[in-house]
Amino acid sequence: MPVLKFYSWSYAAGGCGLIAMVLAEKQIPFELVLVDMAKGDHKTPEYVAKHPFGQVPMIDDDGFILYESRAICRYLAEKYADRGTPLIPTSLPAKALFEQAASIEFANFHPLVGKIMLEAIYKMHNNLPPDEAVLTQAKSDLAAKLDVYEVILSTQNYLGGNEFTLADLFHLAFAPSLAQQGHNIMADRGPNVTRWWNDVSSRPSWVKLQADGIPGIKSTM
Ligand SMILES: N[C@@H](CCC(=O)N[C@@H](CS)C(=O)NCC(=O)O)C(=O)O
Repeated sequence: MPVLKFYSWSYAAGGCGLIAMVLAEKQIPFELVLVDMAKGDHKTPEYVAKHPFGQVPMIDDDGFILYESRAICRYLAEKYADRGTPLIPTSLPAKALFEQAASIEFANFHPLVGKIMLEAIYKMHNNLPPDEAVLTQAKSDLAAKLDVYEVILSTQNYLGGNEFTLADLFHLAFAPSLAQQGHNIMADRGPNVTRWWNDVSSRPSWVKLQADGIPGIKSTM
């Protein structure tokens, strides 16, 4: 069986960072295919034929093509359920609570983090001034959501229950990159958010990924 191909940019962040972490947590062998965005590798007709949005990440699992980082993480977690760290619960109620937590991340956390990334990072990289009013509002809206996290996390270890799941892992896409750029969105949101975030962001797989970059590539972020 051919080894899984993982199409990634060079940064150990975003959806590519999530997949690299799942591959590490599950100890899945893979071949990295570097997508050089600066050269436009992601917009070639060959690439777009596989990923019609022309983005990373993407996987090719023996001819089965899949894109969208969270879908890929779920696929790998379920395909390799019996190895490495369990990342999706199997019993129906626990899985439903995992899905609830994953929806919380995608509906409440990720869109606001996306706004903060746009204003605080992407505009800076493109020599554009951030819209300070939008940035301040997004940070304040996110703080209000994290105050609800504080309530949830006061009675359970993780967002989906007492075990670490993909729902926790998904928060790593951009929050650490923002902290590196001086926007520590997870700070000062209460003791339980702090405990949870310290736990999630100090997992050995994530610490190693940040230190070494995507395996086979030297990270630049
Ligand atoms: N929802 C997608 C987002 C993918 C995405 O936006 N990827 C960025 C890099 S993090 C990209 O490829 N940008 C290039 C482009 O959109 O042209 C996922 O989670 O996989």
